[in-house]
Amino acid sequence: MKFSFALGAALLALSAHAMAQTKWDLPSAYPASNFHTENLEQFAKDVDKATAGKLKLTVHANAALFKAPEIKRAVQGGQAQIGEILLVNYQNEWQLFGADGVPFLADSYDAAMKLYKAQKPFLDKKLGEQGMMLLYAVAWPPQGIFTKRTLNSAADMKGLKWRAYSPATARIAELVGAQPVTVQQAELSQAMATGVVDSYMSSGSTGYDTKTYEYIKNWYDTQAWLPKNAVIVNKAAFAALDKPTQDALLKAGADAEARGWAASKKANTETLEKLKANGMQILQPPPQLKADMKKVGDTMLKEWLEKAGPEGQQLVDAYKKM
Ligand code: PCA
Repeated sequence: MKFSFALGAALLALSAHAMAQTKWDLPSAYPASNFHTENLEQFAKDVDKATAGKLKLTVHANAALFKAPEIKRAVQGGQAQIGEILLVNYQNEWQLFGADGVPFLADSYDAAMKLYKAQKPFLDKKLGEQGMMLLYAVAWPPQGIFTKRTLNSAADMKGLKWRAYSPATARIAELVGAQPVTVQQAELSQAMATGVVDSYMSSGSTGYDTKTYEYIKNWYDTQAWLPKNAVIVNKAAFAALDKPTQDALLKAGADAEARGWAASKKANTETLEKLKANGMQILQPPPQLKADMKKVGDTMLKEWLEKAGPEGQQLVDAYKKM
């Protein structure tokens, strides 16, 4: 009797201890010094503090735990309880994941925030059906063109060895007659060093992270779109947390979202300055290039709406009303 009481108490203490030490892995695909990753680290600290160490998040940066396109499935399957994904990576699975990758649909931070607000109810629903939840999302800085060439029009992009990070960035290559090669950021420096790619569209932030200035000297500031990283959580893992811990996680997520958008704007300015300091030319797109890229965007919006169907139209309508 006495023994089983002691055993029961020990087991209770053990489970309380286990509760006290819930540990979650948080895979991300970008380097530790990237503003998204720094924001994730701050988020993990905030969660630690607000839960008095009850929930510990370990950030695995730079695609060390899972490659960028694998993170969503890892969270869905519970191999990771929480993860950061690039939404546009998953456009082929469901077109609305790629709404923020359609060129010139939303081409400023204000527009990107509106698009996010219009996209969010759809994301919540889809991820919910997949056993996940959206905790927060943060936009990358505006996307421009890194190239060794001087561009006057889209015709000058013919034959470029074009690094793509999403179905949409590969489609751009097809429309301008470049050769798309899909490479995620973690492998981009190597792809440039070995000459597998000589051009791509992305932010100054990624240009700086990957030391693109060592290989490419021009960046055309097209401000074409602002794709988002989203932090997603496995619903069952969330449900297993007690209510105060759940609340702390949600609160830290909301704080991270606000902090992240501000950090993105700051990173935009700072990384473009750093690229310049390292010899990169930050160029305004000449009028013909601008007009040609706008045309690419128009084609892609049309294609996207055709594939996305009624919910895509609903999203765009909701966005345009904001
Ligand atoms: N950087 C990421 C996605 C968008 C961005 O600015 C990348 O190039 O992989």
